[in-house]
Amino acid sequence: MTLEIPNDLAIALEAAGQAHLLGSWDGLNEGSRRNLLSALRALDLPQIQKLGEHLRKPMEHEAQSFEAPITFPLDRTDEQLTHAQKAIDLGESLLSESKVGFVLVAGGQGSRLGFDGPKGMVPVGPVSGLSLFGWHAARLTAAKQRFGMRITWFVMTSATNNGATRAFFEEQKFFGLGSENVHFFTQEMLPALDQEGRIVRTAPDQLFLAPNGHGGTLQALRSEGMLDLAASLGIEQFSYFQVDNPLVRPADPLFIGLHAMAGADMSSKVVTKNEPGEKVGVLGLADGKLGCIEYSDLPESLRQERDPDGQLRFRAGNIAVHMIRRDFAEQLTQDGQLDLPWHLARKNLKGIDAEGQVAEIPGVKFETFVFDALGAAANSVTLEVRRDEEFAPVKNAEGSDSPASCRLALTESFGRMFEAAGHPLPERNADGTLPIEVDPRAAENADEFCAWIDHLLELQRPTTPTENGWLYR
Ligand code: UD2
Repeated sequence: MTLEIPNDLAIALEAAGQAHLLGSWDGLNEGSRRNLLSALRALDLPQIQKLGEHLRKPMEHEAQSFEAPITFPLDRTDEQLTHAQKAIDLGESLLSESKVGFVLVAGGQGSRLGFDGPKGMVPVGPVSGLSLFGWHAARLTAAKQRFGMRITWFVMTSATNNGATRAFFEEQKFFGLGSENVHFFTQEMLPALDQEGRIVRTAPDQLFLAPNGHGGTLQALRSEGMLDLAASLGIEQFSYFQVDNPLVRPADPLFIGLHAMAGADMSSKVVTKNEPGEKVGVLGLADGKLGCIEYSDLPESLRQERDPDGQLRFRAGNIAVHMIRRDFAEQLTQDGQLDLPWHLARKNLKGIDAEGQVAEIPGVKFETFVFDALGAAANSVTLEVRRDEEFAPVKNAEGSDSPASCRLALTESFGRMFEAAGHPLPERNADGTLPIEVDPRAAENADEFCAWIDHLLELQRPTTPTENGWLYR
């Protein structure tokens, strides 16, 4: 018996303005018909209709007023130093009681990088060639060693990279963290629309689907059972970070402690913007609401404005590192109520036209962003951190924010550890990197490195020389 279009589905598609999706039906074989039917059945047509309405709406209302956030600065008064010490003590105890769970978002497509596979597989260890995933795992293992804590790692993927990500973790034996402590969850995919609100197809039986943005993390934590799992494990706080930055410190007692002491719902780390023209979003209040203000949304005069001490007023560059209270995530997502604004990415999409021919279709992808949840937070801490110690993302294939610039930033941070320990720096490689790598399990900062090196010398244990340089682990 040949497969036919179910009547109810045809009516629903027609009513939603998506009847074109059935246009190639007659020419499809059984297998393709089955594929198409399952893709169509999975569609949330009322939601797609809402997305279509967004396309027709006039531009979002522009904010009228902007305020810089109050930050916990790097340059601290005596009072702030005392507060920071108390925060570190609290952060350490929350970590040692395993009340912090780690959420890595790795569902993006990494299209700018052009790497064939999940971005987390990109090798960035300057000597070891350790991958981004491996790097994060090493930092979590370091936290396990330091705080005697149980590591619970929630890794968000999407349909675009879930299989490959899981296979990589299997192949790497879960980096020694134990498969029972790593919990994959997948975010939702959304169809891209053309300018008339019709779903774009990549083949007669395939829809153009894209991950729904990192704002989808919150809903996915709920729908994939991660919030319940976290509650059952006694996890009270989530440490949230992106896959692209190997300098991130997911288990930072200061950040965790400041956030918890303030009773904050969601908190952020920021770095000082390099110069007014640097194209990063800044944390700030737009019309009184905390969030990340896109570079292009901040009026030029405010981009240039300086505080009396000469620093940019809007300088709190977002590095996408957050602490999120578990019950805040629960509150935001109860009864499927999460309501984050849609961000529209307009681009030419490779799809098929009405005749089934491959074409560049002017289209729109829809995403929500996690930092828009800051606006719903009753309390929030914004902690300023050192860019050279905590932010070296991999976004582009070459130039700034590339694997090469990331490796350089990593070796610079190891160089600072060497200098603090009174070690001479070795000669640089031709690309400017130092032929050294310090594994996070050995040391993550200068103090730890000094202590570790002394211990190493006592043990008379040599470091590991490799073809590419010296590996300290
Ligand atoms: C993001 C921030 C930017 C700044 C920067 C810091 C946005 C819009 N901008 O820029 O303000 O903080 O990061 O590095 O976020 N991801 C998912 N699912 C998705 C989309 C993204 O998991 O559907 C993950 C992705 O795997 C990556 C992270 O989110 O880990 C960042 O995504 P991006 O590369 O699209 O963000 P980017 O670099 O434009």
